[in-house]
Amino acid sequence: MAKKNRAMMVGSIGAGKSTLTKALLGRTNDAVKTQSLIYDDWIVDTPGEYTENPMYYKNIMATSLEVTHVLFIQDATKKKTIFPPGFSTGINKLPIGVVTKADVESADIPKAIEKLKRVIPKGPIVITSAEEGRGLEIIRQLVQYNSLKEMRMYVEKQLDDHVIFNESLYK
Ligand SMILES: Nc1nc2c(ncn2[C@@H]2O[C@H](COP(=O)(O)OP(=O)(O)OP(=O)(O)O)[C@@H](O)[C@H]2O)c(=O)[nH]1
Ligand SMILES: [Mg+2]
Repeated sequence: MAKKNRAMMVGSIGAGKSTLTKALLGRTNDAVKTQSLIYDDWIVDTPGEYTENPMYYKNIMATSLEVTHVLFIQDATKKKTIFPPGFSTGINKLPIGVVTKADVESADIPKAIEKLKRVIPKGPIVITSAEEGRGLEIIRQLVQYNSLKEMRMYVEKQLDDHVIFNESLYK
C-alpha cells in the first residue's frame, strides 16, 4: 500500500462502513456504532450521521482534504440511498463506489449499482462483502492509484464481476 494514500468512508448509518474498514485492515474485533471520526492506518471512518444530515457536510468536506480517495458506501439491502445526486462531484477527491453486504440473500446488487452511478458519474464501483472478504483486495488496489485513468485501466484488467467502471458523462 502506498502509504501516502488515504481513504474516507461515507454512507448512511448502518451501511457497513466500519465493518468494511475493519475487514480492509484485517482487524478482528466487531464494529461498534461510530460516534466520531476514526483514523486507523490509511482509512478515515465517519459516523453515518455525517452523510445523512446536511448539517455535517462541512465536516465531510473538511475531512476530505486529508485523504486522496472517498469511498461512497451503498448498502445492497437498503431500498433508499441517502446520497444527493452527484454528491461525489462536490468533493474534489478520487471517488470509489462500494456496494456492501453482497452476501445477504435480500441484497439487490444491480439496484445498488444504479444508485451509486447517480452519485459517481465517473469512477469505479466495487461489489463487496466484508463477511466473505469479497471485493476487499480490489479496494486496496484502487486506493493506490492517483488518477481516474489509472483506476479505469486497473478495472479493465479485472476478469471477475466484482468491479465496474462507470462513465455516464451526461448525468
Ligand atoms: N451480512 C453482512 N453484514 C454486514 C456486512 N457489512 C456490515 N454488516 C452488518 O451491518 C451492520 C452495520 O455495520 P457497521 O459497519 O457498524 O455500519 P456503519 O456504516 O459503520 O454504521 P455507523 O457507524 O452507524 O455509521 C452490522 O450489524 C454489521 O455486521 C456484510 O458485508 N455482510
Ligand atoms: Mg461505523
